[in-house]
Amino acid sequence: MSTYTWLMALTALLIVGGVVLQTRASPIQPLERLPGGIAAGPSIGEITVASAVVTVKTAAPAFCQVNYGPTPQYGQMRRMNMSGPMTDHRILLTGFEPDTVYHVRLTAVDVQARVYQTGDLTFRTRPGGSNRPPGRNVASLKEDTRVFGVSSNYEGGGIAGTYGANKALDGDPSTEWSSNGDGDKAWIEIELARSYRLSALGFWTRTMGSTAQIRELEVVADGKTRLGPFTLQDAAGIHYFPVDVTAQRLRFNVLKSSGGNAGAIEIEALTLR
Ligand SMILES: [Ca+2]
Repeated sequence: MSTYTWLMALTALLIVGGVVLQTRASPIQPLERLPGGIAAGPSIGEITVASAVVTVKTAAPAFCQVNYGPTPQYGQMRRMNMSGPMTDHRILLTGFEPDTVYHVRLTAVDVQARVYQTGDLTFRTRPGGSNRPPGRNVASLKEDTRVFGVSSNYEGGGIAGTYGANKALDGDPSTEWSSNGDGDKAWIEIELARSYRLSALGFWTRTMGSTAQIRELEVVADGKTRLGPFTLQDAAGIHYFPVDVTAQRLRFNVLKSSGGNAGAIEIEALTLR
């Protein structure tokens, strides 16, 4: 064959290849068409003044990401903190303003690289000025509070790890301390920079949906004064409990939980001084 014929053959092959590639590239499909279907959701729940959680359960493993923002152009995106495709998706969105409508679109990619997407979803954050009592939070890394002890950190990590105990004191609702399956035996003890007269304690439990949620806890101040028990109605936000105690160390003992990797998103100790 001549060089010309070879070139023609090659060109034809490339064209055919291109067409084949083009027909294989599938357009974005509605989420409901994900192979195996959707077991639950998608839903937007646990809405607070500043955060919300998008959940969906897919029958087959997939990667999920959420695009979100104040308009249908979104502007921000987030996916779960994990390493492989999964079926139980739970994506925490943070940084919202109170009483504001936000737009959300969830995108899933299956193992064959096909893309599925919801339409534009909206929700409104909770109004501000909720139940937060007055006072300054001194249970924070910024205020030189430190973790004095903890029952465990997820997968044996340190207190500064991804799910380490420090995450309950960082003022960030997108990070959390997770115990390593301690359930009702989970505890965390913090030491404030000095002894303060405290007017309220705040506790925001983590949740995995059916596990990891703390329902009741007690607080032991300076190893001697027992406070509580305090009931946590939900994991939607931080719950505050009025106290009148002067203490430097606070140990939060879980009394009841839904088991598993019980832990906390945030802990606060408020002082009026
Ligand atoms: Ca946190």
